[in-house]
Amino acid sequence: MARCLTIAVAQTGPIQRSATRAETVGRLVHLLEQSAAAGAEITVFPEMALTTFFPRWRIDDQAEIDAFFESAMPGPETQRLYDAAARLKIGFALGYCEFAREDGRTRHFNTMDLVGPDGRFIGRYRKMHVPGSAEPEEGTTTHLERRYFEPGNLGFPVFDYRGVRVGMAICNDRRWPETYRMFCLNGAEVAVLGYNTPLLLDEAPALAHLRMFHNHLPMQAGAYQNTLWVAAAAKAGLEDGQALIGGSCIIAPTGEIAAQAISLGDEVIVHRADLDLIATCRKVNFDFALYRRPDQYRLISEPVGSHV
Ligand code: ING
Repeated sequence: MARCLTIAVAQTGPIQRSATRAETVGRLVHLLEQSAAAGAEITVFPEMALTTFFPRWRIDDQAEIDAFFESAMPGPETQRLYDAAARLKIGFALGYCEFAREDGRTRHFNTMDLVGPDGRFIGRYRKMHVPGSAEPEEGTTTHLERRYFEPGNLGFPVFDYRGVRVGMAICNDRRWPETYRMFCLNGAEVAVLGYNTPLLLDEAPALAHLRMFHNHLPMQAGAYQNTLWVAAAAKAGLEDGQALIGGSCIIAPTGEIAAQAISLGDEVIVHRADLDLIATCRKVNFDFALYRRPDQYRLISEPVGSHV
């Protein structure tokens, strides 16, 4: 019998700033129930799945900013989701804004937690590639993640989820080949990720027709070149006036899209991922231990050089 993990990707429609946490968590619980009913063993939720994607605004009032962050996971408002996981015996990966108390200060991370089918915490990832700027820039779609978040400091960990090795990534991370390579070298079989991607960018209107291509291209390449399953959940639709792309998908280690969302709303897609396909793809071309030339790739891990 093939070794499999039945994966659900739970895309969400927009989560408006006016939505309460209780409303939003209610939607996530419903998506978790749909995933479990479809026989899934894990559900992947988007980046910042509890709130609107607030880095689209410059906000100066710290209390307003803090309202988007979670100081405990689970907290009083998210406990319901963890209880649902335990009741339905299905784990999940959830993106949210994390307040961390570290080094005697409060730190802000764009975070994803992996929770087991018993509703208990398994592991945490903090977004490495934090895009945008700290101040609004003329002629550029406002994207102030670097104002509100520090880059992640937990590496690219891979966790054991019911005997399957799972890594997590967040949005812009999916565009970088290093993300997938780190998962691969850490022994991952499945990479789960969440994203919020604006449909329109003021800085490159001529690339507008390529937004979905540039969503799927790096994830399909990452899956293929690193023999991984990739499961990616979008926050989609018109959120507080900004259009976010959907296109949530589950990608095989062959690079093929095995399942894809067809809406811009709350939607669950499911695929029974054959983990033995990883070994097949490795046999065809990617015997990493045999063919890779890490001694020739040293520039990749050196500090940013003179050519870039
Ligand atoms: N979003 C974007 C992405 O890579 C982005 C990053 C959007 C950068 C717009 C600049 C402008 O899809 C997130 N959430 O990383």
